[in-house]
Amino acid sequence: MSQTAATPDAGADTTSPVTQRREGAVLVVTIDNPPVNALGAAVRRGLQAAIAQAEADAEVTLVLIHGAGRAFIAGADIREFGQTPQPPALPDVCRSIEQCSKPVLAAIHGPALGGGLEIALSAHYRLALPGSKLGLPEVQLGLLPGSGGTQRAPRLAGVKAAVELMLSGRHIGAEEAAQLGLIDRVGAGTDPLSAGLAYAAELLAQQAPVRRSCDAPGLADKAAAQAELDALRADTAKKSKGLFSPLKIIEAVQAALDLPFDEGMKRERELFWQCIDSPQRAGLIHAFFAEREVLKVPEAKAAQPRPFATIGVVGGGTMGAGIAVSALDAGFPVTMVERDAESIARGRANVEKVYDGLVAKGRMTAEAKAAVMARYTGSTTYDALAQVDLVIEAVFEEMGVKKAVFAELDRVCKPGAVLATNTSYLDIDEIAGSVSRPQDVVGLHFFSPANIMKLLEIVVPAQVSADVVATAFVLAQKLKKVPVRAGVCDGFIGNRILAVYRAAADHMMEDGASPYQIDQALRDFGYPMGPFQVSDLAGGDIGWATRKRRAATRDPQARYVQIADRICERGWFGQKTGRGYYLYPAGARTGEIDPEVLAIVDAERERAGITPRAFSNEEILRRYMAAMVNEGANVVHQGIALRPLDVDVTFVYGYGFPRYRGGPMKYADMVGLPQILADIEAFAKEDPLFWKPSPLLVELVAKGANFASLNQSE
Ligand code: 3H9
Repeated sequence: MSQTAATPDAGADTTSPVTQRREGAVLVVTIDNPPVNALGAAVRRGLQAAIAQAEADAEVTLVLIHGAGRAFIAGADIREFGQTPQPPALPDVCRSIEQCSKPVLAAIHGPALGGGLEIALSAHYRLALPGSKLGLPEVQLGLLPGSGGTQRAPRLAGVKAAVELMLSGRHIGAEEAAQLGLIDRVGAGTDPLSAGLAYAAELLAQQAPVRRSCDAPGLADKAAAQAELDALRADTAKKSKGLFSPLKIIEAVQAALDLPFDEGMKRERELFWQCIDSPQRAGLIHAFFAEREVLKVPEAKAAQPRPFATIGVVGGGTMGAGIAVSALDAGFPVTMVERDAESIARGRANVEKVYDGLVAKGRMTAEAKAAVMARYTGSTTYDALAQVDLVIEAVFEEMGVKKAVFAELDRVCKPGAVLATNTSYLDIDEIAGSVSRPQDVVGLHFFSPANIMKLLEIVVPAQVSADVVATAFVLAQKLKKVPVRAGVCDGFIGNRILAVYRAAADHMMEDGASPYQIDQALRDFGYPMGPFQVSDLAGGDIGWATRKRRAATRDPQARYVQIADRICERGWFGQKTGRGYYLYPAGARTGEIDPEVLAIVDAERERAGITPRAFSNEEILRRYMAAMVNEGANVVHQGIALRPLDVDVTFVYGYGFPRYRGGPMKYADMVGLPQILADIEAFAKEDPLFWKPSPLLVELVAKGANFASLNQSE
């Protein structure tokens, strides 16, 4: 290929994020729309103009599309969903690329996701560099691939592979994409432009023809394709757990089988709009942005994190071991300290048990386990922590015990070491105040099992320095956790709100709803388990200990339901004891209804002088959510959570709140805050002490505002 000097296109829109220039016979089209080249309206316009230019310029014989920066294209601009659509629509842009009379080559590096991959699939040739991430993740946003992905991917890769990609939303690498037939070649190096130009030269030399994905033969064997789709449909109906878009994806692929390409595209568009209009789309897109916004905390902006390479864990119980596994999995050397030889042996065994489970399931080799365990050191002396950069204490939940540990850490740890406590309720200001370096003390509240659960509450005591908080956020990212900043109070964000809606559930149980009905109502809402099942899983003894601790400070006027205490007094702590609210015969994980529990509930109603009444599942949900949202509003009002979205992320990642509903505060916005407030005011007529409308909720309703108005970060 003869290379002429780059010639910017005369009359080109210099403000466009899409630029074109000629390199010999190749029209190089560069998308430069940081951070991830999302396909906003200006990019769509730019791409369409580029194709028109290619058609108009007789000197151009091939078009090369690539992305500047770190991505090819991360997909449609998610911020545009829910707003008035701006032309040109993405499917039309894709269609002009595919219909171009000159070969179009897409050179992919980094993410090529959703609409980004759909642009590439509309091109005639595709190359991807190592490190590319290709995928159709729309399902995670409550959508389906709406720019031909459901029509072109099955034609290129076959029904099974294409649908599996769309239903899982997973990202695949260049090699796998080549195996599936989604790309033609895995390029070399890291520069998509030079790899693309080299491939373009080859294509030109071969006089490679225009080759449209809409004509690809992947669906030629109609019967086989239909059989694959039927199997996937049956599986999806079982597994989609109330999600709307998975079955719509199947429907769209059915259209690819049944209809000519253009008709299939129309059907895909209709189904896409159904997804856009669904409340699940709003909830899932809220969750997408919220889990990124939680990282934007004042301390991370104000300070540089401290460097850290080694981690200490004090305590080898379930929590300590889970934290150690999490740190080992992230590649850190971990030193665990326990009080004596027996305890540290148990701590080590708790850690090993996790890896043994993986080895038994064939998910880890014995060698890999040995390599991870080589980074683990157990010790019975605090001096072993003298050189670690960050220590996490996970000992018994009692202030005296915690302070004794911190006194030791204060004695042995090097200056500048971060000292973290995993307490879930205790006053971290008091712990920090007990050492000579309160600026180094922070809360890291992991959720059990700590190596699995994604949520990490980063609790910020009054005296902590900003760089320690920033360090905690970096740690969270290295451990692949979703961090949420929380202020100090009893229970921080999550457990504080939990205590309130759990109490609302207990009130309903005493007033006439069975624990089984309440659990069912919450499962119908989208929770994987109801609150009483969760209690059985976690162990009723934990909540019992907390209730005893709080007994002295409880308002004697406040309603207190004793059913849980009656159950615990019998030693029924849930799954681990074979019975709790449910019966678990012979180690069963799914509980059965227990008539004796119902008898206890009846007896307690009688003792409290309550005549039971019927509850509809709808009323159960309204009360449960009103309690959750009201306390969520209090938590935001008091600055314990920075914004409503921090409450949402806490509940989606730590408490099983259905992600497709976005979180409790997003749910409240969707229901409408006046409705939530009206419910609380109605419930307050029976129990004004429990149902006190949050001042923030009252204020927002008075202003006609919603929680979303408080989510904008400055
Ligand atoms: C679609 O394509 C529909 C079509 O089928 C049909 C249309 C008709 N839009 O995650 P990061 C922002 S649906 C707007 O922190 P990473 C993100 O918010 C789309 N913004 O970086 C963040 O902003 P900020 C299908 C987006 O390196 C910044 O970019 N595509 C978009 O960890 C950096 O993001 C997807 O679902 C977007 N599409 O991960 C892909 N993507 O800095 C969604 C990102 O202000 N994106 N932003 O907080 C991702 O999975 C990851 O962002 C990615 C990079 C892997 C690309």
